[in-house]
Amino acid sequence: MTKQIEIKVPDLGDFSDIPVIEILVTVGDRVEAEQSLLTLESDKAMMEVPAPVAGVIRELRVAVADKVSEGQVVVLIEAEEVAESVQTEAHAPPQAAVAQAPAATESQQASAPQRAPGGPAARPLSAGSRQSPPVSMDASATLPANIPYASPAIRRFARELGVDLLQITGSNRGGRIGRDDVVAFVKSIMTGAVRADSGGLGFDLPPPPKVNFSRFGEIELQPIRKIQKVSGAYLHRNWVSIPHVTQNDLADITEMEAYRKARSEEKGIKLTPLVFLIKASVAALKAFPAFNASLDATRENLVLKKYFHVGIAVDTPDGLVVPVLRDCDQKDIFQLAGELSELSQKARDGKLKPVEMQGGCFSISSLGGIGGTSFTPIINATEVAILGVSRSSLQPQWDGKAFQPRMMLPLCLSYDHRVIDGANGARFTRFLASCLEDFRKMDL
Ligand code: CAO
Repeated sequence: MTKQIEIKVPDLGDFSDIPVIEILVTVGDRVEAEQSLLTLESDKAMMEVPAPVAGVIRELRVAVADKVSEGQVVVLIEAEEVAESVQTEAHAPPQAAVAQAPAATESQQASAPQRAPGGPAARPLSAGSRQSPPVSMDASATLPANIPYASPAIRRFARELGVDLLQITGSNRGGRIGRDDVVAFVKSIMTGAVRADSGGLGFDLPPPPKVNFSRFGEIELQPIRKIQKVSGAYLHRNWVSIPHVTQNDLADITEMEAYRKARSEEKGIKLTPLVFLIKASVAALKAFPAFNASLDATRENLVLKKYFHVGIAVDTPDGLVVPVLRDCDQKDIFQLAGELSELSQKARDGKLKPVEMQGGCFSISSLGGIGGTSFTPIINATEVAILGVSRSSLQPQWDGKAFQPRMMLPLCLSYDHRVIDGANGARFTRFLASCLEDFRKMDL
């Protein structure tokens, strides 16, 4: 005997107008009892509405993005072999999609109750017990950390391919894992872009936990800006692929500061300490050619550069960019100041051309205008070193007889330890500091 059954939205606790985010069946599909028909998603939880019986989908009364409330008919199923006890108002309990452990087997899935985290178990509707009372679903139940966010259909698909969903980051709304994510993950394994079990980092590490922060308080989603996305990927690669060491030193710039101010006034052109740092870097790169170098593709040779192009990290409203000042050995501090101001303005206006960010030999990241005493700058591959600069401050320095107030500038040099050893890292930094201390060593 067959019978048409109306599938209604079950008890959603205090919630109404919950959006339908996914319809997992189409008209004419044959479904098994317990198979998910559609997915609802509140601000805080995702639920699936399962078929209470096996049968054929005769009508879909909702579409993706529709909002539904308790009691609304969403699907009509022509049920197979329905026991008389099955009511036409089939209040099947919804399932929390996150409730299934990723390792659950097919048979476990078919028979085990689905439990919302911290919530009630949804009882399977077997032939003899189809008239189970409606089980209320706490739509405010939240996702626990570490449990992949995916529908049973996607879980089944992943299981068939032997994919561990914990290794995938979902690209769908709210971080939900879709079929495309599983396919992309398998492709990346096949092409060697990602190692299985590596968490995508090339290391045998578990992926970071997925946390539903709204469990702990109010949150707001802010999309990552485009430049941040692009530079973030490069920074991440550089951080994990280059063995960094950061050497810290202090340069006494008391005399340099007096000179800087005097020259600025004399010419009526603003000079910041940065142009002196560029000049000191050029002098140090000339004295230590291994710092003005890159590893070649074989990693067996150093490519030594005979030119001196210095990249300057510029903070813009859209994120970090690094325009390159060319031939800094051939320009004086006023020319460098003019070019720096022009390039940093272009950077802030988003008008830098790609070529203006290419060809750097060495980079400087100056946070001196902001503050701080030290930080670890990340090397800009394929360069082998970067100079970080923090804010100068007056500090007492012992001159052999008494403490004297001196203007001290903190320097933080990160270098690639595959190319540069610690002793040379310290020598380079000290040499650079000594140029700032005795600015006659620099070709200003
Ligand atoms: N110690 C003390 N004061 C310093 C200083 C230092 N190390 N460096 C700069 N200053 C002073 C300047 O003299 C200037 O003083 P006045 O306002 O009295 O004239 C003020 O700080 C502001 O300088 P500035 O930042 O405008 O100019 P700059 O030449 O030092 O730097 C630029 C230019 C483009 C590098 C800078 O504006 C910038 O964007 N810095 C951020 C770089 C960054 O984000 N790095 C992090 C990369 S990793 O995420």
